[in-house]
Amino acid sequence: MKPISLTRFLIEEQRELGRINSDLRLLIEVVSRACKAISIAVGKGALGGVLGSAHSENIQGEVQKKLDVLSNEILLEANEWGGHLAAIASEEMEHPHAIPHRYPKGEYLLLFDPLDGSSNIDVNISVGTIFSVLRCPDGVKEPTEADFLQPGTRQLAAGYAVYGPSTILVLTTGSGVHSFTLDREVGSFVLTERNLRIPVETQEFAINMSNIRHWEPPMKRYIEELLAGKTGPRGKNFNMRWVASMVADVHRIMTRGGIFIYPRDLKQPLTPGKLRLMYEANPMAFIVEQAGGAASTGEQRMLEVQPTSLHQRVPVFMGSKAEVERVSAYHREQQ
Ligand code: P6P
Repeated sequence: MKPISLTRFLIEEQRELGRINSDLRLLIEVVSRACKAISIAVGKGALGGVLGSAHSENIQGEVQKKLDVLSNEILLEANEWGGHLAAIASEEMEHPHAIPHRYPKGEYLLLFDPLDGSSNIDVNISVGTIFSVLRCPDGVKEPTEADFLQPGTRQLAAGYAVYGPSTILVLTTGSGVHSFTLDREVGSFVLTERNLRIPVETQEFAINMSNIRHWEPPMKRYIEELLAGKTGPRGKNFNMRWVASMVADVHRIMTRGGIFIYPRDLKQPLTPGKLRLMYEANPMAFIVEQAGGAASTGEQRMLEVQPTSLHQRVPVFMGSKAEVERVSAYHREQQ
């Protein structure tokens, strides 16, 4: 079968489904081109002079890697001239980035984590880019942080690129999830799988077990049952994976099922979790739900959380539906 490029796929989505218009198609294509550039920079490793610390801190108080800063710049520069965006928000920037007055503005808000899992860069483990698209509220010419604070159900598109042995772009515009592999010789993303589906049941979980002493009782109960295996209450054995790169862990789950968990832990009782709602949990939740999975904070559906701040953190449970529903039920029982 003749390979279908991302461009052709999006044009056909626009023509046949009418779910996307030319501006949203342009947005997705521009973001995919930026992910190509990031993939090249990541792939150079030590030869690109981009490993190690940038000797600066981001809004999260995290030391930025050179590639964090570079990836953020690549995405900003790729997107600000196109006329499709009203503003941009990034994990790496405290406030939304306004579109310079010399460029036209569009109707979309773009949010991204430009390089998630960047602590893995220096040890050559897969990292990724996560992005989310919202509509700018009508009549708003200069979007502020408040205009971004929309629940995940309002997302028009979401995707991630995982920079692994191959670079794969996984995308939803609300009609299923599709994956595209970067053909490095041609320099374009080619459709490699339509309608990814996450198995409802699984025997694989992803969590950082070193935090077990900080977990709340329902979390401990759920994991201890998995560890008890065949002779325990679950009656089957479970396997564990933890890449410590959300994009890599979630991509494995998109490919073969599983549950990804980053719970609230009492290590930092004042923060509800480690992962950020707007540009990590929500885009991934949209993708996971579109593939038949589920995504929850343990108390409510992730996509229904009403955001209160751009960089807020949430507990994250996402993946195979039966497991997310079970662990969420344990949390609700404790309330
Ligand atoms: P820990 C990477 O820093 C990240 O934000 C996610 O990509 C990943 O799932 C998580 O943090 C890893 O956290 O505490 O296991 O290092």
